[in-house]
Amino acid sequence: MTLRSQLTADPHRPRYHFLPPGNWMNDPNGLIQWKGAYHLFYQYNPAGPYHGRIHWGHAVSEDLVHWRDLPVALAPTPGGPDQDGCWSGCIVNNNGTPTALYTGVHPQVVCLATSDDEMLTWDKHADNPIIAAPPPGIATYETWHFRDPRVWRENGVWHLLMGAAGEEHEATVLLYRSADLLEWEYVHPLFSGNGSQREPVWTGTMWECPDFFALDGRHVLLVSAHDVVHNRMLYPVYFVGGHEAMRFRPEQQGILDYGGYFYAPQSLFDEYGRRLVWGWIMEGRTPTAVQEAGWAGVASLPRQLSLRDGGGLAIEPAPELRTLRVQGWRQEGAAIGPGRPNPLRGVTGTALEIDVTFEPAKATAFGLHVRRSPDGEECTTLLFEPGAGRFSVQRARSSLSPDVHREAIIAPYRPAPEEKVRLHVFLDGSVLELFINKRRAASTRIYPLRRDSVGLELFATGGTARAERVEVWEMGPIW
Ligand code: DQQ
Repeated sequence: MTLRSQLTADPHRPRYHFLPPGNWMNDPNGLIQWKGAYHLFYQYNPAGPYHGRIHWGHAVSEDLVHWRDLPVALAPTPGGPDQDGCWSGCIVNNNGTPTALYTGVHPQVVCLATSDDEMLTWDKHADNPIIAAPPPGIATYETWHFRDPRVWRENGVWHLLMGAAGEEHEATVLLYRSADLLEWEYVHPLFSGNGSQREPVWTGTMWECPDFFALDGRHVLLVSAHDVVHNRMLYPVYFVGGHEAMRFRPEQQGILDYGGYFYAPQSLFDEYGRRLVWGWIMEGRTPTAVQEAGWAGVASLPRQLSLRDGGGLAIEPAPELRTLRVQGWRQEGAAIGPGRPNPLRGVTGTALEIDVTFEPAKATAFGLHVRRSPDGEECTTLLFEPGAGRFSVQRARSSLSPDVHREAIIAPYRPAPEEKVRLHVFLDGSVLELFINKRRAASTRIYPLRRDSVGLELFATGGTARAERVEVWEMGPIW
């Protein structure tokens, strides 16, 4: 029996989100469409469900939703510049040769590897590391914060971005260029943050996993904001703007996912001209509980990015996910409120897609309960409070287990007076991904214990609400 099938009975394991057969995963890496197939590499520790000597795991998908495990792609080489780990990086197509540029540790350096067998095995370059240290005077906070190369080709030149922390605690993305992927010349920072900025969001003191691409006529810079002082991962931040001679000028900024569990996103430009992005969804329970489970970390669903009118980022689940729907339930027009029957009575599940469009409501609060036990002892609440301009996921009663996170997840959301609110939910074992009107995304984790915590309930308080349309689908497995 394979490790993957041994763990299948765990009710907290997702069924239609990618995750490794067992043990640990974090960042998605090296996303590339190669000869039509989507390849996902990821930060992987085969030794256990914790962040240790990191390898690159590998999986492939023909259709973006069903994945097949492939052998580990990169492992640390004893005595080599990646002996303590093959940390995050990317893969580019160099004239037909898949070429990985990744972070070797410690110290943090850039290593290169190539493959001549469709990316199954990799040869590390004899001259690794190809970038051995940050440029002088940069990225010197405490020790090393210089990682996660992201490479692309533009106007016949290779460009590379590194995430780094500046001396003054300002997060920065450093730009390099090269003719051959081996000799790199440092150019200047593509863009640096401001550690004292608090609005619209704090962008941290170090940026991990930078990504930079054109989207609908503008440029987008994605970074994962890190707090080097407290060694905390914060959240993924996006900037939309333009650049002059590779100096980026943001015009808009925001948080790519508000859940607090989605981090280190990386994107892929596919053959259909789409910008898709995956992130790492981390665990929300104690290290002991993770150790007992034997696995940690999940890849998010593929999300498609575009620009909204006004320049903000629109985020929606990739349409291919619809192929996983196996059984559906639908209702047009549902009255919701105190004293009214729950329109979703009898609709249950642990691997569901739920799509509800609420009409503008008189209620002061409305939303959806998921993973609810019949007596409400366990219940997770997805809550809109339009007056407060807030959407939240209330997890205080999500699980009877003492080992789980319970804080509420909060995203600012103030619908315009006549705006309908579409809540698009993907529930999958312990994983919850949410999209609101393509404008907000939030991913979080819940770990209900009761077998009968499978109910759904639409609710409204302080007045009534109405759902224009409610659809629920049972989702099939991706293995
Ligand atoms: N995870 C990797 C680093 C990256 C961080 C190490 C982000 O390369 O900066 O596993 O989660």
